[in-house]
Parts: sequence; structure tokens; C-alpha cells
Amino acid sequence: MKRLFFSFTFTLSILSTVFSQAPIHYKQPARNWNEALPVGNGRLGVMTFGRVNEELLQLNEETLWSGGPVEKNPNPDAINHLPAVRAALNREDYEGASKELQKIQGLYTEAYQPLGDLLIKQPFDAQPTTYFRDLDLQNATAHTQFTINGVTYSRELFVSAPDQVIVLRLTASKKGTLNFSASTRSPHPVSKMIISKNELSMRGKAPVHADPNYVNYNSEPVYYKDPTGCKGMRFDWRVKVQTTDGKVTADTSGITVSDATEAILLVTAATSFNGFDKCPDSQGRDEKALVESYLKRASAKSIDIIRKAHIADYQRYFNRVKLTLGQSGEAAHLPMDSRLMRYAQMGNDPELEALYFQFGRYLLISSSRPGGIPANLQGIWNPMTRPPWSSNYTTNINAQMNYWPAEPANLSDLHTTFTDWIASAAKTGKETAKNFYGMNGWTVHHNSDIWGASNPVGDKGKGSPSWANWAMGGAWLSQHLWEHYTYSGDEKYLKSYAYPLMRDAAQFCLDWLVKDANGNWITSPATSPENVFVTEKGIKQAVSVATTMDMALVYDLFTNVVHASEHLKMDADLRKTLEDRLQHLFPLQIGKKGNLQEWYKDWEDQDPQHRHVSHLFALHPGRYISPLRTPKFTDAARKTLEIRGDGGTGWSKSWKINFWARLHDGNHAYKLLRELLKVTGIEGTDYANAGGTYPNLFCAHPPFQIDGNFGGTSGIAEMLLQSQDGLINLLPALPDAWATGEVKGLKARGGFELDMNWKDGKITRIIIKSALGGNCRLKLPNALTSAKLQAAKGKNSNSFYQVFESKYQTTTPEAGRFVFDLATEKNKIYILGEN
Ligand code: FUC
Repeated sequence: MKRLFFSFTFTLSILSTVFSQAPIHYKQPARNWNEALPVGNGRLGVMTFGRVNEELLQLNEETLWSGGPVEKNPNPDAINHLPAVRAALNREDYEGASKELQKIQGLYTEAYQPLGDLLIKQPFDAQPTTYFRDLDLQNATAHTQFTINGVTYSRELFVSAPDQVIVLRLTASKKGTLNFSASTRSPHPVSKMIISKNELSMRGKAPVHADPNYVNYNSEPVYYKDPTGCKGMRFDWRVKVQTTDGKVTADTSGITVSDATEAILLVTAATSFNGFDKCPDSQGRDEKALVESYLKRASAKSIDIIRKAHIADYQRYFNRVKLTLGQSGEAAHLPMDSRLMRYAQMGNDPELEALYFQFGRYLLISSSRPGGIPANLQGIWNPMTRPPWSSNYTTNINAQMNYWPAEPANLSDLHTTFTDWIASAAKTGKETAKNFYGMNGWTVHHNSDIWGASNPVGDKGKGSPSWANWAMGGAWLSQHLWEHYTYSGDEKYLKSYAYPLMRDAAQFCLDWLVKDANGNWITSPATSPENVFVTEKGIKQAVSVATTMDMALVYDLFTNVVHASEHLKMDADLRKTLEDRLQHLFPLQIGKKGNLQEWYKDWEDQDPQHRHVSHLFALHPGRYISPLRTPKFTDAARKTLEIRGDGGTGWSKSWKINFWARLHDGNHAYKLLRELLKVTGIEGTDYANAGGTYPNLFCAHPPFQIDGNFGGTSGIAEMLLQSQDGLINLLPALPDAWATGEVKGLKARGGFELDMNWKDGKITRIIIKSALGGNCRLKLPNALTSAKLQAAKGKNSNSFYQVFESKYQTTTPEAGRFVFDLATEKNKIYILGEN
């Protein structure tokens, strides 16, 4: 739906700004954070509450983290314990192995920090007679509008990436009736300064260290003093009234505007962050100079120019994909909280489902921009100094899930914040591999941060090995390095950046693998994040060997490095070694219940419905198991999911949508999507059982965690198009509920961009844009007559569609009906089906 947007330029006569409501709208202000609305430009983030008398704008800057560069070798004794861990595991002494493994732990990561709050006080003596607030995904702008005593007050809020400022425009429909004060507060020690009569500055420092919220034994969990002068990120944050027709005064308590009709505030911030390996204080950037340059540049422009550039910049990303899954009728006009309630009562609302898909894209565009740092557990929106799980990068699922939609949902350029950050983690990860294990290459354990932390966390022995000692983060992160190439085909990036990092991650895994008594290569120790097995003797432990997830991660990394090295004609010897290991990797196993085994023995789980389903990495996002190639193991994966059940928290449910899509079961994926969208008002933490969606469409873990949003967006993309299996599979998991629809701009590997229309489950038209040329092999749900399509023959000749044949493969992707080849040329467009 196209939104109407009327803007009347300010004149001395009575003026007003009238907004029509965007689909994400509400009839009342946010009662809590989970009802506030997020805006951001990748770097600066704001949560707006839309309050009448005291608007709360909660601010973030993506680089404001506690701490400083990691300690390279925080636990020099750690290196002595691996042999004892392995010896215990050889004896099947899992408890002994776990105790010994705890000695191989280092320090916790640092935490993402809030900047503070901007409060806009508008003293009214009456209640509003009309009210709405909204978030317009079309323009990345939030509005609040209400009428009091016959005067309509409006606020327009957006965060510009081209101008690096937060813009807040306040208006009143009656001349001279706009009165407000803007004040600030921060959870950090700050000094407030008046820069000029219309500009305030808050200067402060982030903590030198902040403990994770689950560490409760230190008397000073957050502290600000570093005697060495290294740590403690500096920040400068400015609020300026750019233009107003009213009177402006400022003191350190805030800026006051009176008798105005319009006022435009520019807010910006910068930190001294200067890279993962530089002391943020003593070696930091000049944050004051940065802030001043942003403000100077933006202040010289009119809001119309700033807004125009913002919208053009945002739409450059957002407009790449359009999705229609059906019509919702009246439901489309409901306020979002009522709409979610209606949906939870089984109301039909395909426009909400499409909106949820686009909301995930909106969040990625707003929290992850090239040159910046990756979206963390909360994207960039966090009000706490000790946020849940430090709002860090959790690499045993969460950080990766954030970037699952990037390539298929046509935001490949935003993926680069993550692929760039991986290089920092690989640097510290090399030290970790050497100092903790005496091994080559690099790896990352389950937690990281802006400093690229890579050691097993746990504060030197206090963490549980079930999460802290999982050593496979390097393997999983490398998948992103590779996939960015398979979608973009960027050869220079592959050769000079991605491949060397992937190869070094493989080098660590080569050193990490050991041979078992049967001649299979295994990981030892091994965990299956964060689950616990029960042995035949009833022993409950987490540490064993050769977990299925470990094996699937090694398989994924090694096959990708084999393909990349073949393509680049490099490292033939290494390739041979990897191929040998791949032949003799500890096998996938089907358990007595017909499930894909999680552990190297057919054990029970302490919690059979545990939220992590790590062994199914092999199905998604890996491609070890697939219905088109390994039907027997696909059946086992399905059984595993049935046993795990459909429950689970935010990200867990999102992962399951992706799994069911990969199993080509659209109706089951859809059932889970409906559950993901189930509105919840729960605050606090219930990460074992809950989940769902908050009124502001943020995913509930709970508490809020953004990965579930991104995983939901990726799941919808996987339901409509998959390209991991040697061909482009269109509508592989279409649910009955989406029988008729249209999508524009989804991406497939090998540089293909696809539009398609379907009716009653049958594709009627496809438009393919080929950026790189090459054979485009399509698997369709129905025949499509076109002279350009040939029945597919043999292996796909397109190099981006090579699939490593494992010993579990019993069928080929091209077997079956409606598989076609289309020869494409670079930069050409192909239209198939109805005109
Ligand atoms: C993993 C999960 C938790 C949470 C945390 C950030 O440890 O098991 O549920 O998502 O990451």
C-alpha cells in the first residue's frame, strides 16, 4: 500500500502536518520498551515511545561497548589440559572430561552499551482527543500525532545514513503553540555542556568492563576506571535545535523551545572506537571532531533535503524486494497490537506475514550498514548496561541467524558488516588457537563482541562447558564468507579476502580432528550447544566426542574450502588432505527412534525438546542433508524435528521454520510462522518455554532478541526459493495459505535475481535477471511452456551450483519432474510464462 504523505512547508500562517497511518500503527503510546518503535541508520538507533507529555527517545550508537582489545592469553595454564580431556574421553569418563575442560576457559566478552535517553517534555493540561503513532517501513520514519485543545501536534522521526543524524521535527497546527524542553540522561557518568544557545553536548565514557547479566559473584559488575588509560570508550552526543520560529534557551538541564509552531532537532553521537585492536581511550578516534563534522554538515541543509536523501538511501535497499502473499481486507487497517491479537486467534492476515518479512529487512537495513559493525543480539537497540547475554555476538546460532536473510532477501551489501567483522575474530582466534590448544589456524568459541573475542568464556573455570567450550565458531562463521561469494560471484573478494580466512579456519579444524579407534576423524572434546545427553548408565553430561553438529560443521567448511580452492586453482595439497578427511569423517547416524542422532552414541537427551537443534545444521543452514539428494537422512531429520516438537523460543522457532522449509513442508513451516507471530506481552526472561512477537513486532526470546526476526524473514525466503541444492527450487515449501502470490527481487546463488507470480500453487510467470550469466537450472512445481527452457540434463554446469557428493547421496537434484535448464548471459533478463 502506498502511503500518503503531505508536507506543508512552514510559513508564517497557520500550518499543519498531516500524516496518514502506516500499517504498523497504534492508538496509544508505548507502555514499555516492547511497544516502542525502532528506527536507525545502521550506526545510530532510537526507540521511540510516542508519549504525549514526556516523549522518551532511547538512543544507541553501535560502537559503544564496554571494554577494549582482548587479552590474547588470559589463561596461560589452559594449554596444558587438552591431553587430559581427550584421555578422559577415550575412557568414556565424560564427567572427568568436563571438569578438565573447564580449565580451558578464559574471560567473558564485553557488553553492548546504551548511550542514554532524550526526553521531550511538552506540558499539556488536557488529554488528547485524537492520537496515533506509527512506523512507516516505506520511508523508515516514525510519527506521533495527537490533538489537544483543538491543536494537532506531530512529531516526525528518522535517522539519516547519508547525513549521520537523528532528525526530530515537531510541529503544532496552531501558530505559536509548540512549547517543549529537550533534556538528556545517560546511565554512564557524563558531563553536560552548553555548546551554544541551541546546542548541548553530553560527553562520557562507556564502562571499562561490564559482566554478563548472568554473572552475579563480583561486587563491582560494571566499572569505569582503567589505570592504564586503555579501556573505557569515550563518546560525545549532541542535541541541537536546527531551526524553529520559537524562542530557544539552553542550560545544562536542557534546551527549551517556546511559542513555536515548528522545531527541528538534530541529534548525533560518535565514539572513540578505532578498531578491535586499538585502545578505545588512549588510541581512540577524536569523537568530538566526528560529531562536529556530522552536525556541521547536516545543519547547513534543509530538512527537506535531509529527508529526501534519507528516503532515497533507505529505499535503495528496501525497494529491492516486494512480496504479496494475499489480501487481508479490513485487518490490514487495524492497529498493530489488535491486529496481532486477531492473528493469534487464527485470523487470516497474509499482508501481516508479508509485512513481517519486510520488517526483518527493515531491521537489517536499520542496524547493519557497510563499513559499520554487525547487528548484535538486539541489533543496535539496547537500553541496559548489562543487557541479556551482554547483547553480544553469540556464534553458536544467534549471530549467524542475523545474517541469514541478507543474501536471499537481496541485502548482500549489508552482509559485509558481518564478513568484515569475521576478520577481527579470526585475528584474535589465531591467538586463541595457539594459546589455548597449541594449534594452527583460527577459531572462535560461542561468544564474541566488538573486540573480536574468541576464547572459551567462563571466567577461567566458572562457565559450563556445555556452552563455553564449543570450539566450532570459526567453521560456522566461514560459511558466511563463502555464501557471500556464492551469491555475489565477487572473485576478488573470494581470492584476497574470504578464501584465506576459510582456509585458515579449516587449518584449525584439521589440527583439531583426531582419529578414533575405527579410523574415523572425530572432534574431541565435542558439545552440541547447549544440550545435555543421558548415557545408558544414566550419566548426564554435555561433553563427549564427534557430535553430529561438529561433524556437519567440519563437512560444510571442508567442502566449501575444496570448492573454493579448486575454483581458485590454489592449495592442491591441502585440498587432497581435506578430501581425505571428508571421506573418513565420523558418519551421520540414524538412531533407534528413526531420528538423526545428535550424539556419537544413541543416547537420550536430558531435555528432548531443547531449543537448540544443533545437529540439524546439516539440513539448514548446511547442505549435508537434503530431500533432493539424501532422502533417508532427510526422513531422519524430520523425525528429529518431530521429537523436538514445535515449541521453542523466538530464534528456535525461526530456525524450525527454516528446517521445515528445507524439508519442503510448507504447511508445517507456516504453522510455526503463525506461532512465531503469536503476540506476547511477557516481560522478563523465560528462554526455555516462551517466544512469540511483542506488540512492536520485535521477536520475544523472551526477552527481546533480534535473531528471531531475521530467522523469520529468512524462513519465508526459504519457503519461496532455495538454491543450495544444485538448482534453483521455486516454491519448494509453499503453504496452502499462500496459494496465490507474487514476489519480486529474491536472490539465488550465482547472481540470479528472480520475480515470480503464482496462482493456485502453480507458477505462472518468472522473470530472471542474470548478473553473472551461466546455466540457470530451475525446479518448478509445474510445467511452464517456454521455448527457452530445456529439460535438465546431467550435472548443472554452473560453477555456483556444484554440490559435493557425500556417501549419503542416493538421488540427484535433477531427478524428478519439472526441472529445466535455461542458458543465460551476463546482464540479460529472461521472461518465462505468461506475459
Ligand atoms: C544461546 C541460547 C540462548 C540465548 C543466547 C543469546 O546461548 O541458548 O537461548 O539465545 O544464546
